[in-house]
Amino acid sequence: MLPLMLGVRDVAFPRLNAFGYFTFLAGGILLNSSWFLGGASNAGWFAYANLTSRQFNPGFGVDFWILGLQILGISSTTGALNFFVTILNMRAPGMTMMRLPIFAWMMLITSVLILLAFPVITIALLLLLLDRMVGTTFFEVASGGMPILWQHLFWVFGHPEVYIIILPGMGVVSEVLPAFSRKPLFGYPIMVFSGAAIGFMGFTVWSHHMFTTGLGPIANAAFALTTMAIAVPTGIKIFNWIGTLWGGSIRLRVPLLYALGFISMFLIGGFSGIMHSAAAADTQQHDSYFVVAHFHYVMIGGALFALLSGITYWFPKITGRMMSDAWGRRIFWLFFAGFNITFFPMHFLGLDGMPRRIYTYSAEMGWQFWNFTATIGAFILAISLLFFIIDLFRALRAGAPAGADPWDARTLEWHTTSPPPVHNFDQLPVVSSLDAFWEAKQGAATLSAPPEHEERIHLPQPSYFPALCTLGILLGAYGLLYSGALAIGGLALAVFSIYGWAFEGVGEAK
Ligand SMILES: [Cu+2]
Repeated sequence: MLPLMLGVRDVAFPRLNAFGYFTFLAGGILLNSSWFLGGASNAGWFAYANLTSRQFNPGFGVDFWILGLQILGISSTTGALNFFVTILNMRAPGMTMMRLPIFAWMMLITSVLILLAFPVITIALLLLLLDRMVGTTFFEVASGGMPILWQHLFWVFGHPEVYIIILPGMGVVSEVLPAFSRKPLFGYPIMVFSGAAIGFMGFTVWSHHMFTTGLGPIANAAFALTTMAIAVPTGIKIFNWIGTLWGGSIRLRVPLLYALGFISMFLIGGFSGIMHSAAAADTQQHDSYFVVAHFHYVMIGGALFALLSGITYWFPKITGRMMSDAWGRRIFWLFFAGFNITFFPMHFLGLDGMPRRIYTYSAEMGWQFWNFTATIGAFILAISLLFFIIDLFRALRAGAPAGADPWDARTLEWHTTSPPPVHNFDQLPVVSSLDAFWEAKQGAATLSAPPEHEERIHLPQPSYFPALCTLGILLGAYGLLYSGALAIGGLALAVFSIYGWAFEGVGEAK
């Protein structure tokens, strides 16, 4: 979506984009192949030391996890670099930074977070790999290592990662609300700066995941305060979303329903997050189902609602076809109900003392009723998502033709046909204000270029080298586990591909 919204033909580095896609696929393949190759990682998604040490976790499961995450990290890093350069350098003529679509702003901030946070997890994973493969002792207590070091490194990455997930969602919702309220985004500059503030402050709060590890009252108080403070820019965003709706000519279509679901559910997740920020209260809530409830109100109530809002919003642009409005509403309400029936009871269970990460409990604990309720909710949630996928494929085959601008929206992607041609725009738009496309539709502005802006359409030739380089990395990773010769062969293929890539001409596709 980014090049379309910026009014340009492609991202800054199309081949790096291909490489990012292929490494994402390769990391996923490596990670998931471990199920069939002797067992997947069993140390949790957080992989706390010493659950991951060779002594307590023999076999290749954790190694697959480490190598898979490293390859996915390459994908995220190249993607972030690409978006960063694209947004800074590849904008339509006249699109100054304060005329950027708000989604592009949130992606820019997300890219910076990825570029700053991923190196930390890369180093942590490398240290862990050395512990397991070479016998170093970074996280081994018996030899003077520090398991708590892993927690610090993991959460210095892990908390910014929360905002890496949620900021793009905030960007999507900030596009959907104005489109369906038929009003400009309320307080656009404040939305930009509160997004940047969230991104910056996201690096100052990581130890709120470690309140019960014995850091001491001063560190706990400091991280409690920074965590409470990050609610301020988030609250500003919520008020501005309400301000966008306020007095608007609201059309309650499916993308807006998911966006409203995002605001209300993310608000609940935010509130329980603030409850955790009080270190003393967190001591009670830590490792209980209350945290599980909070986490899902942020990740499903936030990220997944926003993702579904974005899918239903941009589906007509991507495919040229409309999704069903009637079915979309039913599926939304099923999803909304299933989500709340599943996860809201977990607040009660957690405050009632149910610990997380247990698979059973004794009957006298009295946790059956809410657990059973949550189970019913989980089935409703799964069925709603199944319906969503079925409706997606139905619309793909038989949806009504969408036309270029079915929502009467505000940003440049709706200026071109649905689906867009390979080169995005026959003639690149020229922008003179924040909502230039909207104003052009009202006859208050023009998007057409003066003749000197017209250029021939330049697109690079496709290349095999990004995929070949990824293959080398994937074989090299398997080689690290199974065969030295394969590791060297994979590395050689990756290096060869990088050179081939560097010296291959760009050429002209058309
Ligand atoms: Cu956090």
